[in-house]
Amino acid sequence: MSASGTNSKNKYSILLPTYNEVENLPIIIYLIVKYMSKSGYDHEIIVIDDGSPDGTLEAAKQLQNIYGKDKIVLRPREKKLGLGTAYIHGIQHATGNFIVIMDADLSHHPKAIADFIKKQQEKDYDVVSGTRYIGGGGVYGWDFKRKLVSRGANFLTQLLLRPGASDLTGSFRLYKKDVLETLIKSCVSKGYVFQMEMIIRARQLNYTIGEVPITFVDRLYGESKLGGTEIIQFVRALLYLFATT
Ligand SMILES: Nc1nc2c(ncn2[C@@H]2O[C@H](COP(=O)(O)OP(=O)(O)O)[C@@H](O)[C@H]2O)c(=O)[nH]1
Ligand SMILES: [Mg+2]
Repeated sequence: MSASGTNSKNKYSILLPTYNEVENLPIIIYLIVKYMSKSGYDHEIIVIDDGSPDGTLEAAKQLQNIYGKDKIVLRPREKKLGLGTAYIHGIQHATGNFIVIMDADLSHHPKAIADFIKKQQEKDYDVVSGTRYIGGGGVYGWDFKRKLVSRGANFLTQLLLRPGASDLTGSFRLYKKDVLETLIKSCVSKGYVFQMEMIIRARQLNYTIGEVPITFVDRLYGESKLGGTEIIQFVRALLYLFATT
C-alpha cells in the first residue's frame, strides 16, 4: 500500500505563507486547529513569514506558545522572497506525507480541508484542487475587474492548454508530498502564474487531480498583491506553456 493510502498514519502539513497577516493569522490558525481536531486528522501548521513589518512573526510566536511547538512550526525568512520559494522552504520542514497549501488571509476557509482529504481518499488522488468554478463554488467580495481577470485567465488557459481542472489560478490545494516536490521542480514560473503551471505540469506528468468546490472570500484585512505586472506575467507564461508543452 502506498504511503498515502487511507490509513490512519497520514499526516497533513499545512503551509501558511504570510506577508503582513497579523490580523488574520490568529483567526486562521484557530480555525485550522478547530476543524482538523474535530475531524481527527493529524496535522501541523508551518508558517513561512517573510519578514513582515507588521509583526506577523511575533504573533505567530505567541500562537506557538498557545498551541504548542509540534502544532505550529515557524520557518521565517529574512525578507520577502515570493510565494514559490516560500512553499519550497516550507516543504523542506514538513513532516507530513500530505501538504495543504492555503492563503493566510481568510480567503480560504479551513473547514474545506476535511473535504479535500475525503476527496483525496476516494480515488487516492495525487492532487486535490479547490475550485470556484464548479458545483457550489464561488467568489465573494471581488470587484468586476478582478472577477474578469480571474475568469479570463481560467478561460484562456482552458482554451490553450486543456488542463483537466476547472480552477487554475486558485491556490487552495492538497498534494501528496512527493508529488508536490516533483511538481515544484518542474515549474519554471514565478508569481501568480505558478499555481496555473502546477496544474498544467500535473496533467503532463499524468498525476490524478480531484476537485472540491470552494467559496473564496476576498480578504477583509490587508492588501492583495495582484497588479498589472502579474497579469502580463500570466499571459506570457501561458503562451510559453502553450508553445512548449
Ligand atoms: N512568505 C510569503 N508569503 C507571501 C508573499 N506574498 C504573499 N504572501 C502570502 O500569500 C498569501 C496570498 O497572498 P495574497 O496577497 O492574499 O494574494 P491574492 O489573494 O491572490 O491577492 C497570503 O497568505 C499572503 O500573506 C511572500 O512574498 N512571501
Ligand atoms: Mg488573498
